[in-house]
Amino acid sequence: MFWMKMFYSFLSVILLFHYSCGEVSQKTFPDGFQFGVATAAYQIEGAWNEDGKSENIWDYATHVNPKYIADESNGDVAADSYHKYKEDIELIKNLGANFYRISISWTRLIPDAVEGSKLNEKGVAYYNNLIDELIANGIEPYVTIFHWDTPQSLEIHGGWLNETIIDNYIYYARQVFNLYGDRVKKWFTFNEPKQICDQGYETAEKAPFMRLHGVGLYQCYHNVVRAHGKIYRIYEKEFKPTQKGEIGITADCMFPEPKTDSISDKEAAETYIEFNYGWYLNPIILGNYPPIMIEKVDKHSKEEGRTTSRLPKFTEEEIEMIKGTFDFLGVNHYTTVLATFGDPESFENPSQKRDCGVEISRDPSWKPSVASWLYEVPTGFYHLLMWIKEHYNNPRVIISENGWASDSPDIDDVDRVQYTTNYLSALLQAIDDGCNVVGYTHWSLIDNFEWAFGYTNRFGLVYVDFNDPNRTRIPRTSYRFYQKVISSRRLTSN
Ligand code: GBH
Repeated sequence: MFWMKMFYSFLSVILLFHYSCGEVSQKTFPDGFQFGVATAAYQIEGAWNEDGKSENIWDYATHVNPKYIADESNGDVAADSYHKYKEDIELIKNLGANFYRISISWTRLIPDAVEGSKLNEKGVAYYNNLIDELIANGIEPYVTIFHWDTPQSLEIHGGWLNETIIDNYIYYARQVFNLYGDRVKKWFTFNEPKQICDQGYETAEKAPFMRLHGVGLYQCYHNVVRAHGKIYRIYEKEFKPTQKGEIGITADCMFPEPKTDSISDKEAAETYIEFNYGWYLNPIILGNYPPIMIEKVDKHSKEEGRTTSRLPKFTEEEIEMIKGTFDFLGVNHYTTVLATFGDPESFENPSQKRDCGVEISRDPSWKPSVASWLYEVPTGFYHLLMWIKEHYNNPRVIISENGWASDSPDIDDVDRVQYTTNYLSALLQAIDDGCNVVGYTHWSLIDNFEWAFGYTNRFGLVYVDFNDPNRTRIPRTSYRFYQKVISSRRLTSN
């Protein structure tokens, strides 16, 4: 066993060295560039009904219908970080990371969830302890206010489809600033808005697992974008002057390369971007929904005989209020697809996919991971960063997630090391070409509950044994690799 491990470690060093003789960037990460790791509450905490926490949509869905999840698992215990957060922090400290991006569980903090309801003192204490422990260890807390775990008590009233959730979200976010804003200086309002709405209410891939045929997701979009804008303005006015923190959003940016270099495929790639992340980045950075999106959804709605568009409209005041509501842009990026316009008849009618009209595929030469959606395409990462620079006036970007999936303990995870090397190399290239990227976050610190994939897909730099009641953690080869990158601030040793 030991010799086998030694042999594989040796082999991976050789492979890495071999690779680094090729295209890996020799550059150093700029001064001030920050390295971190990320997790999210439901994916790691467990303690789903402990110390006063109430049920969220993931607790509810996984208990009512375990078949939603590939291995019929749930996050009841997950990595048990509610009890083991000190161990997690020890791992981050040894890794040498500058920050830890966590999320707060709404139902742990405010079990009744609605505006005006009371705080759960044990929940308040948990995040106080976590944040204090991070700071005591020289690790900066980055906090995501909402990472997909909608209170179930709000979901029964429509969740993100019902605009009354905006005021409830604002109430929750205000408590979070009040409680932790003295120590937390980086806030993310929402993690990956697209997944909340599209996978939650359109494709039924994530809780609450609904299929609302091109209608629900746009209502959800409208509420998420307005909630984001409003809370930014509140923070800006009421908290920033004293707390002096910064607030942004986390965008999930799968990059579409045109399938061929035809004009039509280039247009398809642009359209795909607007329908996948332009719908919130355009209102937040440039103002209003992207014109192509308004045009297409309005047109289809009319053809369907509707009197109003399936895409709600912002008022002029809302457009102004939302525009400019970011201090930095969080970018989650994992992979790339190829884009071309598909046959309209091939899409469900109505649907977001038909509105967008783009068919995606993968290049057979790309290296697949065990996750069906995740291929290693570092050039796509570079192109995405250049696209953001050009279209959104070179905003300050923090890569808020990037990582690779495996499906077994895979302690010697050469593939994750290789993926990360190549993506960081693409990142260095983008910085060299003028992109204002100031930080990188690896997803994830530890293996965790990977939503509908349960525990079948692992993203950790650290392995977690989910069969062991102790949830033993074992650092992988990629952990040592990232440790070296952080301490040397470069990818190569020569
Ligand atoms: C992030 O989502 C999440 O923020 C995080 O919680 C999660 O654990 C991590 O990444 C790893 O997945 O099958 O083509 O429809 C990543 C975004 C978006 C992942 C869409 C998978 C399915 C694409 N993802 N998705 S597809």
